[in-house]
Amino acid sequence: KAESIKTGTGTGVFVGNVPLTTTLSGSTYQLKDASRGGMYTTNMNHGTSGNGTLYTKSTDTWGNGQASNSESAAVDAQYGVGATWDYYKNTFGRNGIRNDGVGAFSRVHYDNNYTNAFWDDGCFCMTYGDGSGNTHPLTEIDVAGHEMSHGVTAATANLNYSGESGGLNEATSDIFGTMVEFYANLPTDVPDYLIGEVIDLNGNGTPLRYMDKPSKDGSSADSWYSGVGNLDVHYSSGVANHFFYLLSEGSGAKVINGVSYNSPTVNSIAVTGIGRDKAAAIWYKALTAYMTSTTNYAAARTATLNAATALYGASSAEYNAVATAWAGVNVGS
Ligand code: ASN
Ligand code: ZN
Ligand code: CA
Repeated sequence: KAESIKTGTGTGVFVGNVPLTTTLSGSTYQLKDASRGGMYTTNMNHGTSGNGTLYTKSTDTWGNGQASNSESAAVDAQYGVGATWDYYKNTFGRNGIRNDGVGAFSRVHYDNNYTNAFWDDGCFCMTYGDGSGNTHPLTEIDVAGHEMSHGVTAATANLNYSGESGGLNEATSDIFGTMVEFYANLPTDVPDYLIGEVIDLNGNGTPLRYMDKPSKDGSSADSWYSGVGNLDVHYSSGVANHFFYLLSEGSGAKVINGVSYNSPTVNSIAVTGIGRDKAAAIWYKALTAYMTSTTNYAAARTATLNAATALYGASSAEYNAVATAWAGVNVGS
């Protein structure tokens, strides 16, 4: 069949009304984006096996913003992964997860009441549950960016998913998930340093994680201690999430896009932020050039200092801010 690239529109649960790059195959539209490595989204229809069914339809208008419409979460996933593709390409010149131009696919409506999302290197795909009552899909853009970034980490530093390296792996996904949220800058999902805040997973308006003060979730570490690597990787990540917030925005109280933050440091060390774009450039360089599968927090400090030297010079303000932000979370000095 003749195939051509089209521009459709979709209304997601969280992304609002957005343009979507689609494929017209014969007379059928597909939720497949040949301009971004052929990434596509499938419907698991609440099953757990196989790779689902590609979303297709006779018109190029997808979803209605309601979670009860099967296409709405698919719009979120397809748009979120597309924004993540664009972020890596336009910011770092990275052409997809493996820098080979190949897009990963997304599976939505996995299982019933499944309150998680995950990346799988085996299928080179990411999967999204619908949350409790199948009414809170885990398709927010920071989660899509988080999951696709697990693929980037696997293709680069390949940080082992346990101990301190596991926390660094998780933090890398939160860091770039957040950067994607800022990059997309959606009016329906105003960017912040919180993870999963518009999903309302807990039913009380709280996010999954807080980067300015990770312990606000009740479990994550704000700073390093001997044994932090024994925490679940989604909690030991707090040290690096907090480092990234401090490096970007600095310590103390701050309001960004209407959200109030108050980031503490050990020994009340004062950190002056260098902005999130430079902080992300340093983390990306560290991830792709200096970190390895066994990098721990002390080695992440060295890796990011090396990255700051490579990007900005060894006597730069950026280098000094990296050192101070790590000190603020009790790593090295
Ligand atoms: N949502 C989780 C994550 O991406 C799934 C997991 O525990 N691997 O980290
Ligand atoms: Zn993760
Ligand atoms: Ca967020």
